[in-house]
Amino acid sequence: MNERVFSGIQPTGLIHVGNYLGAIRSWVDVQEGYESYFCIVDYHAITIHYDPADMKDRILDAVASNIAAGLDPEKCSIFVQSHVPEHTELCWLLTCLTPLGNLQRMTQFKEKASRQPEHVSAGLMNYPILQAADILLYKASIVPVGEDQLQHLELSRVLARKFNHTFGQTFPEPQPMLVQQAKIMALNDPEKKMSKSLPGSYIALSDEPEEIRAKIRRAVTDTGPSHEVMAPGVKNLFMLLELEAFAPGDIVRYLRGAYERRYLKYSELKHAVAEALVESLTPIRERRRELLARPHILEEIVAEGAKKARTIAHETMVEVKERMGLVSRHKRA
Ligand code: AQP
Repeated sequence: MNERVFSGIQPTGLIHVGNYLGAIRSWVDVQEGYESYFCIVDYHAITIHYDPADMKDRILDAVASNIAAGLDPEKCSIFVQSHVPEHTELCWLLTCLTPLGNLQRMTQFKEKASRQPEHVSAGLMNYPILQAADILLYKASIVPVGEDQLQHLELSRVLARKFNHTFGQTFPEPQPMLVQQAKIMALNDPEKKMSKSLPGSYIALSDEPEEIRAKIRRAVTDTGPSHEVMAPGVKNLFMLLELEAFAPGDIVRYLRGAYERRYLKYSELKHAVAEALVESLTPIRERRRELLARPHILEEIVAEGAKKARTIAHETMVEVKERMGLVSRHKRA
């Protein structure tokens, strides 16, 4: 049997280029060689402020964007977290194994809590336990993620070890599959990462060419290539250019050379980045639009995905409950 892979994406807003380059692009490769589960993690998305009226559309956007970017429901399972109740069931069992201190020092918790200090829920703090449950439920051994998720993945490994040590060998320790070392940074604030929930920070996979050009024109850089250290905003634009498969190598070399010799005009760099993005995102945007025009097909895809996921989730829960000394309701005769 192929090794199992799990990864998730939150429906907290429109799927963006950071998600695509940092995660989805590698999922498309991974689905070819592994038994792959990709989850729209809606229970994670409710740990920050959200409007219930938007949630259904966001979930459909996430499904459509992932398929438009290359996920193939014939090759992998795509499903919605809340359609598989075992995620929250395992989460509670793992919560009872998790030291509080491990949660309080998580960078993402501190960052997201500072954005909404008036409402820091226990759910936001417990987020990494739910993520551990997502992964361990499928006994996934490989988790393709961006480097911003490594700290959370480490908790999944700690909890797998702790469970195995306490109750007997059950879970493999999930290994990260790092897609790229670098994070894509926010266009309007390149000290922060590009995020769905940070307005002005991202290029969405659904953005029209003119929106892409306007956003890149507004991207923060610096006053000119005269400093010893490249400014984070400029570095980010170069990264976007170099990660885009369609950016011609000679243009990239010319722009790098112009930067090093300090005569680069940022308008030239921005033009090249915008055109590379427009070219690579146009087929994805068009396919996404076609898919969203037929939401019933997307709903069938996630229903089928949840059916496959639940078979495994159920087997894991039977084993976990037995090991923990809990009588399993699900035990088959
Ligand atoms: N800026 C980024 N650069 C590279 N990779 C990124 N990822 C997210 N942002 C970047 C990767 O995308 C996958 C799915 O992310 P997620 O939706 O689960 O949560 P996130 O990391 O919190 O993404 P956002 O866009 O920043 O959402 P919000 O605003 O809700 O917090 C992950 O593998 C992640 O590494």
